[in-house]
Amino acid sequence: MKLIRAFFALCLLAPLFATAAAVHPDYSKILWYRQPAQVWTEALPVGNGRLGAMVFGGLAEERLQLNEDTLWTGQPRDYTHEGAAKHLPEIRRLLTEGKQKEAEALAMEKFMSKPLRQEMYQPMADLWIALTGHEAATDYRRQLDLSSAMASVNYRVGETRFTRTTFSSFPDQVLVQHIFAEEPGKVNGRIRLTSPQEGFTVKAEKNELHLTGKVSNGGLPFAVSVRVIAEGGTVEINGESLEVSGATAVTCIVAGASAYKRYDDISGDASARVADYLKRASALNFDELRKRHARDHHALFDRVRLDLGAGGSWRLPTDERLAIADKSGDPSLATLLFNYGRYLLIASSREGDQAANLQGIWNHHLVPPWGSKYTTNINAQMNYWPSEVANLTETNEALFRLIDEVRETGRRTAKVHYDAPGWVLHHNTDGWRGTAPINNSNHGIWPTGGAWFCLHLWEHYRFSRDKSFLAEVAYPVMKEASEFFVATLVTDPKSGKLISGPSNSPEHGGLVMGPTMDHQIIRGLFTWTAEAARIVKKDEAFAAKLDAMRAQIAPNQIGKHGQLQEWLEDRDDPADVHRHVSHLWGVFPGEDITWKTPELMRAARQSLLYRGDGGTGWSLGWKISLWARFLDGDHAHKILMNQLNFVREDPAGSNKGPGGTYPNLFDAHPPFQIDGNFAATAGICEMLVQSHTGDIVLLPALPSAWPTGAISGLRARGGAELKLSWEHGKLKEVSVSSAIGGKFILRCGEQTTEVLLEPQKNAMLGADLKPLKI
Ligand code: FUC
Repeated sequence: MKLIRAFFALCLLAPLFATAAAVHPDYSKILWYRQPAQVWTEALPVGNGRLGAMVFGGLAEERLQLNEDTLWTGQPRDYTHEGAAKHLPEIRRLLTEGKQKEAEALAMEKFMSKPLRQEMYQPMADLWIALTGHEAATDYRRQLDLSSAMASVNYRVGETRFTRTTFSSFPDQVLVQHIFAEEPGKVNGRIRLTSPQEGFTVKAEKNELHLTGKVSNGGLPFAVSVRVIAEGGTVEINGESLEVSGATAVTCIVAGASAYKRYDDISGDASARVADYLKRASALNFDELRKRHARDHHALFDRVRLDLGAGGSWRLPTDERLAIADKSGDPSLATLLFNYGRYLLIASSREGDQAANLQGIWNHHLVPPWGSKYTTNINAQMNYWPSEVANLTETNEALFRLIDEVRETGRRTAKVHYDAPGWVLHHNTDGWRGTAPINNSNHGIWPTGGAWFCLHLWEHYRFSRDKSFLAEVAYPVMKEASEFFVATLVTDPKSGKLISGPSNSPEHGGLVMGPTMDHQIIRGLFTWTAEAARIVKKDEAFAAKLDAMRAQIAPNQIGKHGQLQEWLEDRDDPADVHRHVSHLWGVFPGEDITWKTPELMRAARQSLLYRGDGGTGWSLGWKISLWARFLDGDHAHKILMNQLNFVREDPAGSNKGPGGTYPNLFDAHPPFQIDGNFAATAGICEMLVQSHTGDIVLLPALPSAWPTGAISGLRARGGAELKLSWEHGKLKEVSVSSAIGGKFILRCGEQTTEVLLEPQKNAMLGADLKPLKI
């Protein structure tokens, strides 16, 4: 046993002693630092989708800041505003007459959610571990290994080397911290649990601490327990904490849960759930827990491998790499960011849990920025951009359940606010699945959040070709979303076209009729729904109606500055660098505009040039994919480098400044918001492979900064999986495989080829896309 553990400790230490002759650590999969985290955005995240921790790696005291993804302020509730629909015609009339302020004032009074604001995602607890004498440590290193999903610290105190390893296990639903001393009996210290929620209580029992509490605002009950297992020493109760003496190794198993069962049911027994998790996990020893966790994580994480080459400052700690002004010579930092996005998606979104919110699952604020909710006019969708292409389709389960739930609550909002059938989601939702327009009428009334969510269902079908998913899960949701717009689109008196409204171009320009983004999304929704109806052989007449209405929706328009118009009227300001690029939705993630319509594509590109190369974290992340769709790899790379702009958390809480990346590689809006991390991963995929126009395009936007590289495991629509490599900026070889088989058209530059695959088979092709002789 001890031998196994010593070996394990050695594995963890390997990167420390890595020299040319020894193990070569892969710094595109490891974040590491020479010092403990001082602030939250230096701490390292672990998570099993539901239970997360930020690991500070402190010496005087370790802090694990704990989250559980069902902890929200408030209670189940209905957010609709009785009588709202009555005012809709008047709001529309005022807008059509150009009386925007009057329309906004009326909508503010009569049309908004009740209450006006949604609830907030909450922190749960903190686990504190003070190990005696460790403040005098030397030779310190802290790291997060993305491939094994383990955070660790190691250091010496005197002659003894200590290793602390932390992970959050999906198979066993607990968080584990293991403390190991290389000399017997050297682990001594004190373990406590606290919570930022008011009025919690802690009870110590044998070798366990049990914290129970209620979310201060709203009263959702929750519980957290830790069991402390010491090898070779003792654990004793000291008030509300546990004292460990003379141990060689200590394993802390942490379980947490709330009473939340569903958005409309909080009748669960948090303490019973915690006791059950703890009991089951405690039947396993540390090595078993670790192995089960690693096996689970590797099965997802290892599917994709990216190599963009190494160079520059790759040997430096992550924060020092990030601090270098020109990072273009360190391509494995981009690879690290790519891998981190995949890691974070696995850690924040797994089967059965809550979809990743604005901060994934990691939040230490009682009043988090934007409530750490789900903002559905870009941010929540962005979180899932990498899920299909970067081969993590399972992470969608939590999103798809969320979509199903907002469809339930959104039916009522459709009825009460629009007197319409179907369902509607505006620009935010929360733990209670609010769908009515919130905050302010100048940006909260935006009816296309749910329609955009439908793209995720449709994409899942396109990537998997899973017809039963389409028939049973996706189509009914898409059909109902379409029904809402069939009933609510109105005829523009000026152009005679169908337009949406009241709405807004997300958070820009106030309440209007007919913003371009709405029309792109609704045209998309009608297209996918009609196509899906034909595939599942249902509702022929409805599909025909959608086709007919789609042709009547106001088209994309090119304005006087050569730009794609953001609104019905030609009123874009070329000097405007607003973070939202909503009218470019049709380029990415939509497909309303492609190079098949070159004038519109050029106008969209012009709009993006006007918006500039800056922005918040997520805005930058979006621009990477947009430049990739414009087939400009160098511009996409430039934006990616802008996203790697080093941002330090301001301890005073100021959030001013440009977007970028924190020392722990979390996306900086600022403040921290996780969407930019996912957008960066998706953007890199989009630079290397695109498949939205029917064929699979290889290296469509390869930047000159990555002349040589390889990627395997990327997925393309139609059910293909790809492995490709390139050299001197040119494709070297590609292998395409498919679990379901089919006909795939591959394109690279001027070359095109057609590949016919039997299920489970693959084809290898050379640089010219001709089959390779093997
Ligand atoms: C939208 C964006 C903000 C921020 C917030 C969570 O309101 O405009 O920049 O990302 O969502």
